[in-house]
Amino acid sequence: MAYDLLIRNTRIVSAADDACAVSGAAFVAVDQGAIVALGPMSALEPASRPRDEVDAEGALLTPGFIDCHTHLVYAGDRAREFELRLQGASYEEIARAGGGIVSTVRQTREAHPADLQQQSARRLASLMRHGVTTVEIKSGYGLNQKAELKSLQVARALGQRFPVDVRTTLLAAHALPPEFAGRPDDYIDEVVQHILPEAARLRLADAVDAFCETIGFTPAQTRRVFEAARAAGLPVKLHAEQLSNQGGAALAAEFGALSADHLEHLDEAGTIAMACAGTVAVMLPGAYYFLRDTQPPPIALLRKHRVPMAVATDCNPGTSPTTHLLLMMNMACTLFRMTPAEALLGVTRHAARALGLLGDRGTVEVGKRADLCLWDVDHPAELAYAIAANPLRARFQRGLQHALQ
Ligand code: DI6
Ligand code: FE
Repeated sequence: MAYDLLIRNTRIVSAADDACAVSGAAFVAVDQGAIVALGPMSALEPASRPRDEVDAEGALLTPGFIDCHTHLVYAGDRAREFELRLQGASYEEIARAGGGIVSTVRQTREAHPADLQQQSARRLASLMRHGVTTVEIKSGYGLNQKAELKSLQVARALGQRFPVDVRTTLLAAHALPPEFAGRPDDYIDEVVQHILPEAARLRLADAVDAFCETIGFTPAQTRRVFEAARAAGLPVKLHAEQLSNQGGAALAAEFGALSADHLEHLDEAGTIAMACAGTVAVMLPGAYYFLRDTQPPPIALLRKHRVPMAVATDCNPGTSPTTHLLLMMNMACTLFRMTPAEALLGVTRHAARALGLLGDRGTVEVGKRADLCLWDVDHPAELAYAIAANPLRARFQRGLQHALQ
């Protein structure tokens, strides 16, 4: 049989089983960007003729990592705000005083698209160096039609320029822009009547998200955004129960959301609603850590009701300035008490589901995309165990290996 690529002498963690079992010495065959065969080395046909061949020398093979929640397109940074918070100011206080998200909005609006792309490209390259082959990127630092569309265009352009799959999410309902101060319902009118339909018409968004929170938008306002998304044929996700319980998870479930994210203040009713709707719980330990939050998400409840848990960076300048998805796996274990196997499923199979992409990625199985990572570790638990290490040996996107700059 002739095909494009043979990876030999690897040990496969397919992520198709909950235990993240490791195979014995195995091969994976790839053709036209997809996995066409895999099995033990002893079953490799001597007559097979790959156009390219990689000897993994026993390295561990996992699905390419999927970062299913980022805000990585933004301009500037918020190091000054970090200092203020260390002096005692809370995230909510800073947001109410006109800092926080809105200060990034000012800089993102002003940035030339090429500059915005350049600043964001550095973060994307870093994610890729940590094994990411699919990344979700949200808008939400534009907060007017022009700047929201600019952000989504930059995200799409990054996906064209780099060997990584970019999925975009419109998060126009992230914060209230200053020009709408005191008029949140008017801003939601603008989102549902203009920004969202235009993003959908230009096919710039693959999903729609909102920030349902006391410093964000109410459940009633979020519902209007979701109704507009449904009318435009776009799936929804939600920043829910991060700082308080607003009933956002149940609302998201009512709309069949792909995911509800953060969830530190999730209760059992919300958990059951998510379980019934098949909504993924996205854990964002970077934001929990950086805000020095003290209430972890209810992992035991999520387990009890069998809600799939994903893990993501939440890469953003205010609450999670990181591109280290492996470190997020470590924090999901140390801070949230997830198991290393759950953390690995969280950046592979369950992250794929959180983006509606489980059909073609997220596990190492015949028929799936050949988005793959080779790691210099003995056991998959090491990926979550080491603090901010990076044992990535090779990364393949659609069967093509790219240098790890
Ligand atoms: N929750 C978060 O943690 C980020 N957005 C959100 O809705 C924070 C965004 C920021 O502070 O810039
Ligand atoms: Fe977020």
